[in-house]
Amino acid sequence: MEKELKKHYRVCNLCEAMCGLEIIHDGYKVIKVKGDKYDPLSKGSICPKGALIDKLHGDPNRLKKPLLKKENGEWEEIGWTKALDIVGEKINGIRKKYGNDAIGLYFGNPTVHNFGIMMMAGELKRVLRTKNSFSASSMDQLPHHFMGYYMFGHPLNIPIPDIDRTQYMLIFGANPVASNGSLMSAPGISKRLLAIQKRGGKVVQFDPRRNETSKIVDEHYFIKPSTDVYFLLGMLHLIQKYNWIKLKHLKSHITGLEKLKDIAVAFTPEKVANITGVSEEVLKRITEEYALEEKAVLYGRMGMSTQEHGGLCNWLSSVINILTGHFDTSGGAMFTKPAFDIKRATVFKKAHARWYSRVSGLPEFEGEFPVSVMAEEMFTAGEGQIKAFITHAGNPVLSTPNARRLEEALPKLDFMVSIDVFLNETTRHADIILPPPSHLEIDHYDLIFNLIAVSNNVKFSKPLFKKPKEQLYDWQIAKGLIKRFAKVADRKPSRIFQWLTPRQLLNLGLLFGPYGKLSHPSRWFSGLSLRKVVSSKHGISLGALQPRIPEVLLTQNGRVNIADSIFLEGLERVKKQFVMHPYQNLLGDEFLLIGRRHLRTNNSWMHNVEGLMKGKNKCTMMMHPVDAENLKLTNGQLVNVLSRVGKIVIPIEITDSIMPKVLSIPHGFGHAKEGTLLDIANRPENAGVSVNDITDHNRIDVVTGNAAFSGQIVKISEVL
Ligand SMILES: Nc1nc2c(c(=O)[nH]1)N[C@H]1C(S)=C(S)[C@@H](COP(=O)(O)OP(=O)(O)OC[C@H]3O[C@@H](n4cnc5c(=O)[nH]c(N)nc54)[C@H](O)[C@@H]3O)O[C@H]1N2
Ligand SMILES: Nc1nc2c(c(=O)[nH]1)N[C@H]1C(S)=C(S)[C@@H](COP(=O)(O)OP(=O)(O)OC[C@H]3O[C@@H](n4cnc5c(=O)[nH]c(N)nc54)[C@H](O)[C@@H]3O)O[C@H]1N2
Ligand code: SF4
Ligand SMILES: [Mo]
Repeated sequence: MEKELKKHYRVCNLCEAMCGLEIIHDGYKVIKVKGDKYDPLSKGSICPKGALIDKLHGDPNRLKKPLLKKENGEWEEIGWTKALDIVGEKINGIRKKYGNDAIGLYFGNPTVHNFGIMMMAGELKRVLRTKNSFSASSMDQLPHHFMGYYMFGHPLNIPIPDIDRTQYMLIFGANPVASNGSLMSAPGISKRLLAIQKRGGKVVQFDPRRNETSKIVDEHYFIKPSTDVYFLLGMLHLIQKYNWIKLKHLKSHITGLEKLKDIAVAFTPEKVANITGVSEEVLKRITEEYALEEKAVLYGRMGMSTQEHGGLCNWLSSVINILTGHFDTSGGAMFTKPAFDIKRATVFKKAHARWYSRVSGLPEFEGEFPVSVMAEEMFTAGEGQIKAFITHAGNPVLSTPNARRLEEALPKLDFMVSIDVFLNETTRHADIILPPPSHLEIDHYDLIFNLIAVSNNVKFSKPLFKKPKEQLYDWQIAKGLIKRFAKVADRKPSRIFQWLTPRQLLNLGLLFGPYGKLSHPSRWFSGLSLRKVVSSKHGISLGALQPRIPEVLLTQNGRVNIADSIFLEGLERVKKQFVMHPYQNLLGDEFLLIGRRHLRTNNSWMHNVEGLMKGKNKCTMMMHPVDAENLKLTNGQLVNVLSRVGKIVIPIEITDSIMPKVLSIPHGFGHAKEGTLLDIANRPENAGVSVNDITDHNRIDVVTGNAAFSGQIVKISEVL
């Protein structure tokens, strides 16, 4: 008998775009996944990853039962209670013997896409009480959090480009057409960029590579890697010189303006052009166009964040948007007003430099150290050395800088547990793997991405399929561990987190949130509750972004702190370097390295989906034809790429879309490692090599501690 087809609506939680999905299924099997055209934010857009989300669910390699590593190295499936008990006993034993800091904790990227664990992660950290806490943030968006914290009083006070109303968008170091947008949840990004042009506006991009987004923009300019800070200072120089300053309603809400007075005087267009490789004419014209356009926004992402001056670049981006009247106003950079405000803060809370890492002495931020120091904290003996490691939804063996050091450190640990859906390059080192259910078996609500979306919306996704009865959700695993870890903490587990489920916590947040039923008597009948959100299967629009200053500010004096000394001190260092850039002095075989993302990948972990791996090899090293000719290299030829820390061998892809003397290698590859269970990713044609075998952990942004992937010097040699 034919089974009746049904439709299920949910949000795709694979990347930041939050596309609404329409999943056609028969109750057991997915027939087709389409974009939900009634979703208020995504309006039907979808990418190849979302369209294949069921392939992750159906992947025969996906783990479903806890795995325990036996003495002989083989894996044995065990029950959930036994698995949690072993983890509790081992971790508590190590804490008793060596102290709380002996436990290292790493949260990977999908943690923030997982509603359940996001509700429990804070409590897990609280009962573990380790200073050795890390996450993917410090090789990604930490500079944005810094800017949010120092300028606007909270790490999550991050301004978002109002892309749907702007007339002029400057993009630095981002490739939203491939990445689907980051710190700018804007599904269907190509349409949104094209719409700027359709309404007579303009998009201008600065990037050392002409990427997928460049095909849409009006103007693209090559900029030397890691020189954006000079370009931004050049813009500031012109804005101040010609007094293109319009503070508008922000005037009475800013503190420290006088400190900006002379900071950019030295950054004349001529000198800036010399160091950035972008001509004086372009700098002057673009700055003037942007400054004089009423609705304009400057947006920078990964390429401007994971570089030597990521912290300063992010600060300067906001300074420039603020000074030119492009901040907290429609078409500029704006703050969101999410229905569930994960910030939950009403006053300023110190979140930086409360303690320092043991070996390199780097300061914490929001209770975390930079990932760049994670390996050294494992292999440097002494009090506070990491002896056991907990990973959640992370693959640091492929994702962290100089990851080979981490690979060497992991087998020497006393114990490791990974909460993860795959047996991959990282989790193979664990003693126990705890696999939560699939992306179609879970509740979903975007706690973080609604906070950084280009409009305010709310949507709740129920599971499509029931999880296997005995399997535990991420949050249930966390809860089970919290209960066990709390036995040795002198802090009791919080009752609210013990008793309530993520759904119940969400309901409270929605009820008391800015649109909630219980937030104001006028909303008793019309306001939001979880029930109301659940009953709206496509989601509810809460409108366009609105000005939020001063209510959003959480700084101590309630004002925008426009020139904190942390940035001004960083600027002094930059001024000293403002004579020359490594690019100028590269030898014939030396190049600057940058990364890239492909639409059909998602960091390291979606290479096991056959439909995404079709087409030509994605793990290649892009090189400009002139450079290839100088070194007598041919397309597809294998070359050695060497750095201070390692070597990889990779085929070249010759293309004039990359700037001369710059090379681009994607991250997340380097599969086919012994002991992993990834049948498709491990195929020779898919495995690739890991660029993080050559990225240098010592390259960090001094202001924030973020990994500086962009602009590292590498050497090329022929494979003989
Ligand atoms: N398809 C796909 N989507 C993804 C991901 C994925 O792996 N695949 N990953 C997700 C994650 S975790 C993130 S953080 C986001 C990131 O999303 P984006 O911020 O859009 O990042 P990328 O796509 O890496 O693009 C970064 C751009 O910066 C450029 N660049 C490198 N160095 C410099 C520099 O010094 N200056 C300037 N101006 N540009 C530079 C690079 O050439 C590249 O074009 O994407 C998310 N979405
Ligand atoms: N050279 C270089 N390195 C980079 C970057 C770069 O541009 N260049 N980008 C950096 C960036 S922006 C990021 S965000 C990091 C990413 O770094 P990581 O977060 O360390 O790596 P991912 O590849 O995202 O690994 C995600 C893991 O989560 C698991 N997983 C997926 N969904 C779930 C789930 O729902 N629950 C659980 N428990 N597990 C799940 C997957 O199986 C996989 O093991 O990489 C960084 N590394
Ligand atoms: S763009 Fe992101 S959210 Fe949208 S379908 Fe693709 S992976 Fe999912
Ligand atoms: Mo990321």
